[in-house]
Amino acid sequence: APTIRRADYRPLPWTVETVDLHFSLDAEATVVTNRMLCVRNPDVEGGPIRLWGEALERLALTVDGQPPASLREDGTLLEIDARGERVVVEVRTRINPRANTTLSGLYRSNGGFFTQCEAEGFRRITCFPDRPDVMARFTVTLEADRAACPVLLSNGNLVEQGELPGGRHYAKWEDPFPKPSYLFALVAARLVALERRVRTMSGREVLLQVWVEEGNLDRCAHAMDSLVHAMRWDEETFGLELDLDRFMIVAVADFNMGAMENKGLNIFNTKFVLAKPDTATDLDYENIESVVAHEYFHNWTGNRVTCRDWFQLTLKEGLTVFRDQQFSADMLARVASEAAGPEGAASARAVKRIDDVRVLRAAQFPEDAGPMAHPIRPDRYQEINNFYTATVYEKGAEVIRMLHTLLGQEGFRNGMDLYFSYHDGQAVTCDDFVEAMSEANNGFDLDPFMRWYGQAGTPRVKASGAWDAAAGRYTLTLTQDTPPTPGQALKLPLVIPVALGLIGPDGRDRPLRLEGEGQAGATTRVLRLTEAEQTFRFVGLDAEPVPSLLRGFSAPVILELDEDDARLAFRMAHDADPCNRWDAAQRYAERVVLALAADPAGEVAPGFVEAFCILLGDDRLDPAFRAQALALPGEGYLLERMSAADPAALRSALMKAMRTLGRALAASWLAVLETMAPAPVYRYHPGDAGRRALANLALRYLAAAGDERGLACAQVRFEGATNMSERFGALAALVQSASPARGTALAAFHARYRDDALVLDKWFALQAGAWRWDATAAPTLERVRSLLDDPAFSLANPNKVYALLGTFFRANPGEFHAADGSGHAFWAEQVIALDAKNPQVAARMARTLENWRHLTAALQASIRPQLERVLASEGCSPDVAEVIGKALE
Ligand code: BAL
Ligand code: ZN
Repeated sequence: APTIRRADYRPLPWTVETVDLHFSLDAEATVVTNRMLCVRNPDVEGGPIRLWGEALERLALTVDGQPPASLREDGTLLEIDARGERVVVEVRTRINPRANTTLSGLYRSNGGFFTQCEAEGFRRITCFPDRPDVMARFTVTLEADRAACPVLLSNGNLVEQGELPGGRHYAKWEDPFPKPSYLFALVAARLVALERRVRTMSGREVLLQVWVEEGNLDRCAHAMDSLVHAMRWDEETFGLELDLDRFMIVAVADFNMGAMENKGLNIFNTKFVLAKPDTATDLDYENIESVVAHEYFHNWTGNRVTCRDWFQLTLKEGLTVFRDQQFSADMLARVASEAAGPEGAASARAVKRIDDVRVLRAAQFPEDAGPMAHPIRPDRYQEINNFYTATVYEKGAEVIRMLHTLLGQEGFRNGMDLYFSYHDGQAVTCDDFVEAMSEANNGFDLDPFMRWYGQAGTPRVKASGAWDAAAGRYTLTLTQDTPPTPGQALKLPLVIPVALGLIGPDGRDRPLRLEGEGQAGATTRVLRLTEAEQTFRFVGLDAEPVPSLLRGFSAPVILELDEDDARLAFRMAHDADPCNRWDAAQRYAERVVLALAADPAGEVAPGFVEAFCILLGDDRLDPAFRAQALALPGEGYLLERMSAADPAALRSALMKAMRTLGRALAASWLAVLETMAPAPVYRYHPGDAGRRALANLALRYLAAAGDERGLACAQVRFEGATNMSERFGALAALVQSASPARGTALAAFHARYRDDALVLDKWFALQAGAWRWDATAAPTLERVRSLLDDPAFSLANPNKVYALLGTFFRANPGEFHAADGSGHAFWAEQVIALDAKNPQVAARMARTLENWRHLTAALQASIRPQLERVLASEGCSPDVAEVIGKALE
């Protein structure tokens, strides 16, 4: 596939002012009539009207009512020569929603019609200048069979509806706001809505609806509450108000992504809408809250101001992820402070930040270290769908967070206000955003900061300290270096905010005074590292301090710090910054586990067990925080930290570490289970969730260690649970053990939820992710293979694919990378099968092997032919070809 380059961006000679769409909906032959008022772009001299169309049958095309005088077609591009300044182009196309298994464009799900247009799905519905810089006003008329599709929805406001002959009916929708085609949506299905009317900050009454299938009406309340909270938060935090009379969320079971921010008509994967205590875990509740908020926040950051081209994707995604992270942290803090005061609030915020950092390290760091590494604003791509990445989203959010840190809360808000005042209704670039931030902050020089947008790779920051006892001076030297990434050999220094504290030998933070400053100030401050190497001298200290660097994870970098075990244990016990306290525990655990992987005969270092035990037994600490700090680092993250990574050795090491910590601390874990008894009634509440998380972790360690009391407790909790968090936590502990009860528990869980698609996803994932604690058990691959034939499994449903195959490939390296290569052959077989149906999902699965060169030579030898096999397969999609092509480069 050709490479598309950011540098080649040119505005189109013609854009569209208004578009009138008429859909005659039919499962196999939907007819779309599209009437566009095309206008010449005054900024471009000459050129044809450019439209894109894909997988369409074109029935008619006219320009001002006449057949076009001159027209060229090249693949998906259609060029029409036109005279004058304004012309009406009318295109009629026929499409087959039932045959559309890509879930991009118009498709069927459970008897209804749904759309997904971002990034380039609209061209699969009609011919259109399908680019985000074409913003048009849409009017949409839907016509369908009334019995099959009683609900007809599109963007904006409902202006007309009525009956038609032959059992059909219609609805007409008008969206008053110009928008790019990727934000178009329609839904025609049998659905019911939970409704709420609320007033916006200016006193307007608006209608909120959450549309679901009838049997799911009892699972919408949390999504609705989340929407109302998100609306309030955006009003209070950024002064941003809902701009429509109605705002709809629709849940659909077949969906490639998590959700989509179509103007006024958000379409969601059911996974991020439906929740009730019996079916959803605390994590599900948390995710629903953040995804509902994320899509809602896009209404301003994405829809009102959108992207000029897809290279600017992080303009809306990085910013909106940052906004949803802040929202979730504020929500958690608000609830926690009611129960536990300001300290509780601070801890809740830290736990949320740790969650975000875990995701970044698990998903984005490996991406930055592999063949798909790209800057948050890429310079080139072959298939845009491959660039909805952890880099664009999560690292993009970190870049916005650094701006927030550098400019402060008020400076950031002023920048946002100016950004909207300049660019509302426009399609803009990341430069426009950063320029508004700078201008609103007295011309704050952000030019050097822009390198974060252009440079790929995770910077390494090295720190070293020197103590001068006589002078009471501590000299900290920081260096930075970003390793080369594909296509980017040379890297320049970045602007890195390094939040720092200095801890005294008594475990307390010291006030910080840099040489030359009058008075000591705060105990945490942000240093600006802008050069390859910089030195900072702190004076007025009474004893040699222990530095605590990158507090709150102030920059998306890898911090290389030469700390011995004793120092890590000290920071685990005393660091005043909870993120760093957690990070110290993670670093120590990483060291211990990687040592075990290198020396299978070794033992878990006693110092670690002791430091771990102190955290475990510290009842003053928030249980949610303890659950974070006592969970071992993710397997994928650890694999990336090994050279010639050996998943089997790592798996054995992790098992040994878990068994040791389970066995040695059994009494403490059992005490945790006593104190963290199940609450009689489930509430989604950070306090309760933290207690459940810690109890579930206790069950995991005890079950791993084969502790009979722990296993019995898991069984009791599994059987008696009143909510999914506890039931699933106990089940996971049983499954991740050698207990013979694990099979019966899985069967009981299945029997209870056999008709519940979302809960069955958990059941699939748990089995695909199972380790072999019982050495006599069959390889997990055998179970995964047999689950492919389970009646509830379908390769056509992305959630099922992510649950079964995604979990096996991504979250179970110890089993996936079996030495006989069976996992790799299975991977190729499944990627090829998926690619024939849904290239976007296939490419996501293909990406699970992109970092294959980090593995041992033997594993690489097993993987290479499978990569080549997929690339050579007949009909390999551009999506998959880009991923594998880069992996093989
Ligand atoms: N725009 C695609 C889904 C999301 O990021 O909200
Ligand atoms: Zn988004």
